[in-house]
Amino acid sequence: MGETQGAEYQQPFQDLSAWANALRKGDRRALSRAITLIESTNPSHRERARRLLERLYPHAGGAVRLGLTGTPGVGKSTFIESFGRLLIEKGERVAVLAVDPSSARTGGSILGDKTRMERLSRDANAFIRPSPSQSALGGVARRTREAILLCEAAGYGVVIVETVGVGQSETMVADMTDVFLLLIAPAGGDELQGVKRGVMEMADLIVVNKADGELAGPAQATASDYANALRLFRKRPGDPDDVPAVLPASAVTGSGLEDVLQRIAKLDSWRRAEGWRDGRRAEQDVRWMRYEIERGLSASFDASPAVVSALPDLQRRVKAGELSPEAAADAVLALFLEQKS
Ligand SMILES: Nc1nc2c(ncn2[C@@H]2O[C@H](COP(=O)(O)OP(=O)(O)OP(=O)(O)O)[C@@H](O)[C@H]2O)c(=O)[nH]1
Ligand SMILES: [Mg+2]
Repeated sequence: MGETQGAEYQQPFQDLSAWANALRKGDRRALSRAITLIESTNPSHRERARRLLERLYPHAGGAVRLGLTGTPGVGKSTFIESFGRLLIEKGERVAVLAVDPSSARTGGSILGDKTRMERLSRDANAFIRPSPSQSALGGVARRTREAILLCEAAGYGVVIVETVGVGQSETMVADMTDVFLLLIAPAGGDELQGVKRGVMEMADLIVVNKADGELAGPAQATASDYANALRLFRKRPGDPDDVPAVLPASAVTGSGLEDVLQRIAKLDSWRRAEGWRDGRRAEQDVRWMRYEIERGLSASFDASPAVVSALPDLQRRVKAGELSPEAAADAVLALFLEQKS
């Protein structure tokens, strides 16, 4: 018991095995603290996090991992509130995580979400966790990926990972989830709403939200436009229907949500049966390993004394045009590797 930890990691969080057991029994405080621990950048916390995760890995993997993206204001929070409650009515337990590297800056979406996900956040079968407040997307994504595993070990059957789509965040979320949902709004024109083509290609299912009241007609029209557009631009493996479905729905009235759920369930069970889901997860794991290697290498490069002492002069010479960027990079890499060997 000689360990000195920050106040937030006091008993019963000293004992990793008791902590892991509490988490697996569904103790929300144990889960919450575990996520706080994995979000910490303190090296000793990192080490504890790694050991805690190791205990929980064998119990992870059981959830349907659902990615969700859409432009600001399209209704993501409202959708999660309604869809989450629908899942709970069906007997599921639902965890919601967010990847939003900008949230620390704006704070806006978290404030909004308190009201938009009010009922869901009070439900004993839901667990909602805002994005870790780190500015680098890589760091946020890494923590979120680990948080998914923790939620699974805690018995949540559906984990929804929401992103606002800053930079590469959609790619990162698609790379940690099984099924990726794109929310769009009804539009009058024929334009594809400035949704990045890459994001459309990642989507397994497109939901035209706000299909209620006066927008019900336009939502239906938008759904048909997108369905036609998608038929033209791709066929892809991993989907029995070749192209993703486009479904109108309303997060406010709840109409269409049952169809969304059925579509996800059908796709997920087909992918499981055909081996696509495990294949996708295995590929994701390999990509994350690669990513962790690059991260580790880059951190060790930045911390290398030889690099630290040589870099300023090399940078000056590159700036002054005395040395090519390639030659400078080769020189500093050589110093780094020499020191390592
Ligand atoms: N009519 C209608 N309005 C909706 C629907 N879903 C969301 N809204 C409204 O759209 C606005 C934005 O909804 P949010 O759920 O906050 O959207 P968001 O995508 O989470 O927005 P950010 O968090 O800012 O990215 C709110 O005023 C909602 O009430 C819907 O299905 N129908
Ligand atoms: Mg929101």
